[in-house]
Amino acid sequence: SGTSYVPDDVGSTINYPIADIEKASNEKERFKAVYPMLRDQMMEHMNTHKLPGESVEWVREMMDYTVPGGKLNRGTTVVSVYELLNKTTDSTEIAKAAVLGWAVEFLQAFFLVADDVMDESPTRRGQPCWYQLKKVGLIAINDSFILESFVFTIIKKHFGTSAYYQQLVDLFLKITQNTEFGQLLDLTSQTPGVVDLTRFTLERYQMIVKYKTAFYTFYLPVAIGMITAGVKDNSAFDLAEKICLKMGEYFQIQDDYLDCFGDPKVIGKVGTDIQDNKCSWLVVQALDRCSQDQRKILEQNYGQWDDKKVAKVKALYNDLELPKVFSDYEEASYAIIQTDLQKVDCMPKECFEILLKKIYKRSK
Ligand code: GPP
Ligand code: MG
Ligand code: MG
Ligand code: MG
Repeated sequence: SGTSYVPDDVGSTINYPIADIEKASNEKERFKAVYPMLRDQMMEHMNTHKLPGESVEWVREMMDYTVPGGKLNRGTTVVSVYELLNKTTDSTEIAKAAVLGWAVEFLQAFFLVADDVMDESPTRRGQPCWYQLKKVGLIAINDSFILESFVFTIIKKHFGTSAYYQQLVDLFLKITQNTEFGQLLDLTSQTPGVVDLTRFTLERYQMIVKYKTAFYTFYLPVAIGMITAGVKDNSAFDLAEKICLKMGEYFQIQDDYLDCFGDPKVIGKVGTDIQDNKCSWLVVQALDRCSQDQRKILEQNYGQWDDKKVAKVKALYNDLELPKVFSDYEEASYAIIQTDLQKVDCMPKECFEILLKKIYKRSK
């Protein structure tokens, strides 16, 4: 018929919310200004399939509940790195960077909706987890898949004709797979119903957190910025990965610490690591320091949904002064990362410094 092939959702003109971006009072608000456009585009995308209105409405509510309510550290990092490496302050450019930031936030929403089912968590971001809603339950599993698929719908719609489209898709696919491998390591660090403390080693811990957290939380936002800036040098990507994985380990150790010692009102979630028999940094540190009697306390009380037993484990952590061990670790790790950053010369150090600043001594 003479019509040329046009991939789905590519090429239509997109009206970015430039006015909202320009009137935003800070980085986070500016980033948030782009979310409604993406949500509406995902609904339009569903409408092209002529899905029932109630299904589109379900997904709208699901997105609003699970995507925008977090700290948005990953998403805003994408924008900061993009600005730094592309040396731009143009609003349309910022909007496009924010789109990629939101792709990371959709990916994160996918992980968290699914993770909360697997960890049987009660709350997330100061509200009941999505699967905890009566009408949702295990539908949350499919909802998490939809969130993941939207990552790729968004990238295709906004970057489908860009020279680095394939590179972006490959990156997101690789990082998603890494995170799923990490979740596997996390979930199988114990066999159900058994507490085998010999499995909680620092080596295993480091492997879990590298895969389940560090790739998607730190390397992904930085690598996106590098791809969009046209960085071609593989050694620059390798160096960025090395630094980001170190920061990721530090970040997950904070997460493990806060799971037990953080204030649920501040962190927005109630911890479950002790009940879930997790290979948490705290249990690894406790094993490194405990007496035979204290080890017995762990054997008898770890990994059970029993508040009294959980309290005994927490008391033991306090006896072993793990809060002090943690704050010493935090200082030392921060210093090491700072020293590593001094050696970075193939790209601006600021890319990593912004990240480090966002997480150092965080309480949530
Ligand atoms: C954080 O673990 C890791 C993830 C959220 C990745 C999940 C990956 C999937 C493929 C589903 P966590 O359970 O310690 O996080 P939180 O403390 O926020 O529940
Ligand atoms: Mg969890
Ligand atoms: Mg988990
Ligand atoms: Mg946790």
